[in-house]
Amino acid sequence: MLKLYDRETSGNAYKIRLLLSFLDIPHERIPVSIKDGRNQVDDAYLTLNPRGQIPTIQEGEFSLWGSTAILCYLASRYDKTACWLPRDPAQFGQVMQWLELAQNEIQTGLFRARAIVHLGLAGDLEAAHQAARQALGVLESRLGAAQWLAGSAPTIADIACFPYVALAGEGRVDTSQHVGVCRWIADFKALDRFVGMPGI
Ligand SMILES: N[C@@H](CCC(=O)N[C@@H](CS)C(=O)NCC(=O)O)C(=O)O
Repeated sequence: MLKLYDRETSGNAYKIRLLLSFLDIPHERIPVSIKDGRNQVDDAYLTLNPRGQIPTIQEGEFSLWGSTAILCYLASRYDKTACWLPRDPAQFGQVMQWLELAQNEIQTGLFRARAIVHLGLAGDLEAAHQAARQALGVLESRLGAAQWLAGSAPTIADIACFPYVALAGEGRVDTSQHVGVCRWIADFKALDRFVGMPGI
């Protein structure tokens, strides 16, 4: 069975839990504890993921780290309808575009602000807030006029961007001015087989 190295409070691992639920993929969750901002992992884990981070997945001899890579792999392998990762070149490219935002301004902004305020990690809160505002502005430029980030149905682009936007308040980031973003959060939560996490 597919194993997910995971923690309940991790938004990056939550992205994988969301797709596993949407695709109804049987899996086992293996909790990884954290101390002073670092995962408590052994050498065996570092052979699976030399960064020592979560999420990581393992399926028999195969393992993969990084939420973006894992979302792409699971959607390619298990979503026979290709809804979550469209094969059409233009739509595929648009999905990749939003995955890029998820790993850049969302990570350096919304993720980092929450890590500082909510999880007590060190960092520059003002810089994180500035990147978070940029991320929200970019998201609003799309979501003010369209229901989903890429094409006309939800994709892994929405999954990748959703967690840290929905958790923005935990980093003292206000999303209320971004009407399209707030509507999108509500639509995402209303999806069939949606699962929450603490704070969402
Ligand atoms: N770019 C990576 C980021 C992963 C990440 O930041 N993981 C955090 C939890 S959300 C973590 O493992 N932090 C503890 C550590 O780095 O030891 C991804 O998208 O998977």
